[in-house]
Amino acid sequence: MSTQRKKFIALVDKAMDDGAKMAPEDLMFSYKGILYPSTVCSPETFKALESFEARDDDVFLAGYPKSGTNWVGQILTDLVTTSSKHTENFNRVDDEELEEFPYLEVGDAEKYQRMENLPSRRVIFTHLLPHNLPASVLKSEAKILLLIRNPKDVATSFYHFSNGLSPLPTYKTFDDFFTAFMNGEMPWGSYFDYVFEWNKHADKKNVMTVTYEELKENRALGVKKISEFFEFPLTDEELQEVVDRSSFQAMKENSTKTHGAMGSVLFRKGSVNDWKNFFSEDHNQKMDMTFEERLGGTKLGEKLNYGVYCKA
Ligand code: PPS
Repeated sequence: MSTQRKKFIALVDKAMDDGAKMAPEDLMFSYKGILYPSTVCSPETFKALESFEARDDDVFLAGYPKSGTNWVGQILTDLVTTSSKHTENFNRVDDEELEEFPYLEVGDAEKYQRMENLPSRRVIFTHLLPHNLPASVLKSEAKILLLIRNPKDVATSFYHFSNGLSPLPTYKTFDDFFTAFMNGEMPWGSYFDYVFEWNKHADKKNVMTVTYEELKENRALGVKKISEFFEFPLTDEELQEVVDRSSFQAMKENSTKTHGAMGSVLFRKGSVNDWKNFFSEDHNQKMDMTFEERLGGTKLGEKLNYGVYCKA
């Protein structure tokens, strides 16, 4: 197991222990009008985050929670690690002192100072809305992979994750969860706000959008496109290895090593359309209407292919 995963697992395990001891009303805190889990985020870290300096060669992955961030994050990290074998940075990749929790907004307030010592190219994940990112990210020429997933499967995945993980609120019924989801009362905020706000950046040349569904459809093609976008110098054989290592099966089997106890909750189904087992006619109607109102006619709304993936 790489040192990065040890730190990752230690942070997640601690969050699970802390969450189990906390009163439900303390699990979340609000920062600039958005809810975040108190076990892994803090106002101090958000304040310190403002000083974060992006580099032009940083590799960013932006995605609303439950969109497949860990999946695409593994693909990106694997691509960077594999391409570093072609450069002199290779020996630095596994240096314990240089590892950080990959989500930008998660961790202690000192992490941004430590991140200055990370070698290029840094791989950084985030669930933040674009205007809540430190200013340097969008000012830089760093490339951003924007990951989106259809809202019905996101909601279904979020429901199970919330109920399966102690740091997140528990819901008695899917209906209770659905109401909170539609009101944007979720950690990291509203799905609809997220896609709407990122839509403003979707045309930029340093932003590439990928959908969970297109990756499910053809992972090899998706990995190739991502690699080309970031200009990673991988051979066809190396690309194929990245594809093989990122199957749901492979990641689920490896999840105790990569994600500790959280693995069994996170790698749940990894499928498209599981929402059909949870959405009532009323839920469908409400979400179809909100999607049309908030995202109808937008570039990302079109890219989500709602008619194919979300119509009952
Ligand atoms: S998190 O906790 O918000 O960062 O969750 P995130 O990683 O964004 O999303 C979790 C969902 O992604 C699915 N997943 C995968 N799908 C397909 N292939 C692979 N390799 C893969 N890895 C993770 C995971 O199963 C969650 O979706 P659901 O629908 O709950 O299964």
